[in-house]
Amino acid sequence: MIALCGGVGGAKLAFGLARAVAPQDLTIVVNTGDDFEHLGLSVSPDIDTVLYTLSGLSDRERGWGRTGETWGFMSALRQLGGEDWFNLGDRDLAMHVERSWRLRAGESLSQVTARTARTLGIGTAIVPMSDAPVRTVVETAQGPLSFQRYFVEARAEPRARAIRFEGAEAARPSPAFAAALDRRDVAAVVVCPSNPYLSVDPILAVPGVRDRLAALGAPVVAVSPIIAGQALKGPAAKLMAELGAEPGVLAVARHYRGLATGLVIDQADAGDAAALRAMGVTPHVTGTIMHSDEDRTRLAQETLRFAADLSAPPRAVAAHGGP
Ligand code: FO1
Repeated sequence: MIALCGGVGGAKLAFGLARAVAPQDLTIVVNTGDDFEHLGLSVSPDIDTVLYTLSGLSDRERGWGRTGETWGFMSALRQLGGEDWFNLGDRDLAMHVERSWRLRAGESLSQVTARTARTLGIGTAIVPMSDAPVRTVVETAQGPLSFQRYFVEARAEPRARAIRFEGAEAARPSPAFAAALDRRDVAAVVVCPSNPYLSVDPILAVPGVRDRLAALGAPVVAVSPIIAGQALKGPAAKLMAELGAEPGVLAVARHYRGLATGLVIDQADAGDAAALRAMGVTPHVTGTIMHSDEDRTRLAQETLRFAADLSAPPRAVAAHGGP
């Protein structure tokens, strides 16, 4: 199983998948387009969100960063007149320091991430989409903004005109992602409920990834991050509108056309099921909001069953209704 994952919403489903699937059968591929260098440190927000979520260290309210966080570093930085638009908690800071010196010493992002996952007791493979730097840039009405400047500093307020992934053309899938793409026994590809434009597209922009996912011959199912025209968190719906699509599950299905043949949608969007079928996308309607760990596991299990049904040959229909 291969899961494509961004930050907060994606990490919740990744947590459920890690509970539902044996570690050797799951590779969680994480967006690194949000990564950046800040205050001399290498910050990988989506990788950290997945690491913290799967190890039980995440702050469930914020969705990013660690639980029980303190902010002494930030207040001291502010006192010194330092850049304080991006919040690095005291505990979270250890992650960035540890990653930064290891990268500088020559380890790859894959190696650093695998080591940290092991140390935090995570058995499932969490792998960056690529070890080469890919940087998401949002073209806005105010000019180009690097991802975190757009998302955090400008609160995703500037109107987006286009999104590009600098470095993607020269990037290659990370070794563990490439190995997963080479397996012949991948049961399904799950596109987690992450922002399609900002979190999943960077993964798909790595050359060869789209074709190799399709060549697996496995069902590809996406879980919609949009419920009743709104994103639970983040600017997905606003971006959709700005980029010319009417926010909703139909736009999600259209976005993943040629990739996903199944879409898990919330009960609130059951009314769009027929239109999805007419587009050639099989819908699965269920509750998609994940409050508890049980919600995450249940949605993961349902998504996997749905994928298995999609790949199964159609059941023979009895010619005469009963036995
Ligand atoms: N998001 C914010 O809205 N404000 C922040 O100050 C912030 C700091 C931060 C630090 C470390 C980290 O791993 C994530 C952080 N995030 C912050 C979240 C991050 O910008 C986004 O969640 C992702 O990049 C989008 O998936």
